[in-house]
Amino acid sequence: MNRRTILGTVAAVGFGMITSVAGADGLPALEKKERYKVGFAQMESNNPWRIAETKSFHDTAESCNWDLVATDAAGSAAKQVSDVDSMIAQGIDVLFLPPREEKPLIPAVMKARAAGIPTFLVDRSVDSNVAQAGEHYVSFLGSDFIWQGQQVAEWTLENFKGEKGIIVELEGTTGSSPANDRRKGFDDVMAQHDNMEIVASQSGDFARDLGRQVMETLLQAHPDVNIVYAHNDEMAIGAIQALELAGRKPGEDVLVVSIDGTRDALQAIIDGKMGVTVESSPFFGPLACEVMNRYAEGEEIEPWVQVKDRIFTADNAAEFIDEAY
Ligand code: GYE
Repeated sequence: MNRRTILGTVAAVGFGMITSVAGADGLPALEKKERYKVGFAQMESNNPWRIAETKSFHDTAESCNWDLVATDAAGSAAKQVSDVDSMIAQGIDVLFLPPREEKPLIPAVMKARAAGIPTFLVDRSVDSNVAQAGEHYVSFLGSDFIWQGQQVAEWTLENFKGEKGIIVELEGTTGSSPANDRRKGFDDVMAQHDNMEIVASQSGDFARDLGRQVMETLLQAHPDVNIVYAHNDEMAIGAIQALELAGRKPGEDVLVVSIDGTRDALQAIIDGKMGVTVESSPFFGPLACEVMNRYAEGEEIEPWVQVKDRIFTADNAAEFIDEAY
């Protein structure tokens, strides 16, 4: 037994009443083993980002000695919760969870903890007023979404050629951490500039086709739009389709800016239709392996294992498109 196991057991058995304030030492321990049964509860597979992330977990399984149990909640937070339930019943050793939305997935985090299964949130987080790293789950592995939104805003301020920016914002999944934070990062910067106005902000659920539909509708209400900020590349590509259908020229009379770094977005930048995409890497498998092994060694894991992202523009899109997904 390592230190964490001993303290974890004491906290659970001897001081049951105070486990909720036990901090890192109250988390379930992870025993060192030859092989681990690892759960990865994906939220949906309707875009290249999600597919790349799932593939990254599968690709890591062999080298990290994982027997991977992977599920796909098909865009339903309720199904994602029940997928975690069934993984717990199957006796997984550790859980990697990208919570689709900040609040609905909290029961899954709590149940895994109660079942003694260490949980790592990957790529999205949960509401920190209710569940915290180091206490209810081990750590959040992911990007700084506020920073991403800020970078898009700063790039737009530097590169927008017109007098007054009329901005349409296509938000990600309502109630998800990247949608909340990408909005905050961008909107707070823009609020400091009188020549920039966000005239509409609506969810396209991080999906290409919904992004296209929402853009079509918003274009009718705001035909004078000259900047589109999408919270991810899929919606940006959908918006470009809607703009072109309406006879607009993305890249010329409308500046389209977004986040992720997908192959299609890098191609749109090369084609001059998109201005910038701030990277949000989906390749979590190797990082998940490394952090899990450190935890099994008894190391205390930082509450946020931050992924550093790059910025893709016309200056470097061609250089990076071959490694894109
Ligand atoms: O940007 C988006 C995906 O949670 C960081 O979710 C992730 C986001 C990513 O659907 O494309």
